[in-house]
Amino acid sequence: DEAAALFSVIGMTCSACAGSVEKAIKRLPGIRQATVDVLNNRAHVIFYPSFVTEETIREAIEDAGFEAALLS
Ligand code: 9UX
Repeated sequence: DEAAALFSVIGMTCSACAGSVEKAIKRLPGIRQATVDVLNNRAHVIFYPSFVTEETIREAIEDAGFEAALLS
């Protein structure tokens, strides 16, 4: 079954930043959908918990160069 997670993403200053965050998330296994909102510093992710965890997604955002925290 799928799950949803909302992250705050700090450090995105343009839409290309949002694009690289989205790409970094979608590169992971088990991602159904990733939507990045640069204006509100949020990333909304729908994923399959048997393949990927919130923490792995958070780390992928951090590895892309942004500060990420799980909100819900
Ligand atoms: Mo453009 Mo966004 O270099 O940091 S990708 S500002």
